[in-house]
Amino acid sequence: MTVTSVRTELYSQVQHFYAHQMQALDGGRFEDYAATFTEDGTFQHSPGAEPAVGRAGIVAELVRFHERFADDPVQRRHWFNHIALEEQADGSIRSTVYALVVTVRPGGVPVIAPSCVVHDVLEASGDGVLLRSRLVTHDQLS
Ligand code: SDN
Repeated sequence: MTVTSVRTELYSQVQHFYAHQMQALDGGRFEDYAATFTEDGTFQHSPGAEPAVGRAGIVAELVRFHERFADDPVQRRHWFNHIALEEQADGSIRSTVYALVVTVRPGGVPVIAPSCVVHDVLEASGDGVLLRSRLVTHDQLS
């Protein structure tokens, strides 16, 4: 297997982007998370659901999803690893990432689920990185 290398600067730019983006999500800052997508970006976090479209649509979907935790002092953290980047002919970047969701409640032990693969299409420029689309697949459903 031949792996085409990407510039170290691009790779670290994407890692930095993911760190801020996912800390926004886990901190409940859904507007900040949605602002990491392009204006017309799409987001599907679970198979079967309609993709959320646009930043307002992404915020609405995250608010809806998190209603289940309204009376639950849970902390969720999304851990990314094995970030594989491929530059596309149109200048976008395909990014395939492993993601584990770690859930913990006060005094409890961390539970790791679901185990996911994140399929992203990114736009990177000197100004920064934006996400055009994100599709998350769940390993237990494959
Ligand atoms: O933004 C993500 C997510 C995500 O938002 C998820 C949500 O619930 C809201 C980036 C990478 C991975 C994910 C994974 C999930 C899991 C999903 C469903 C669940 O936790 O049961």
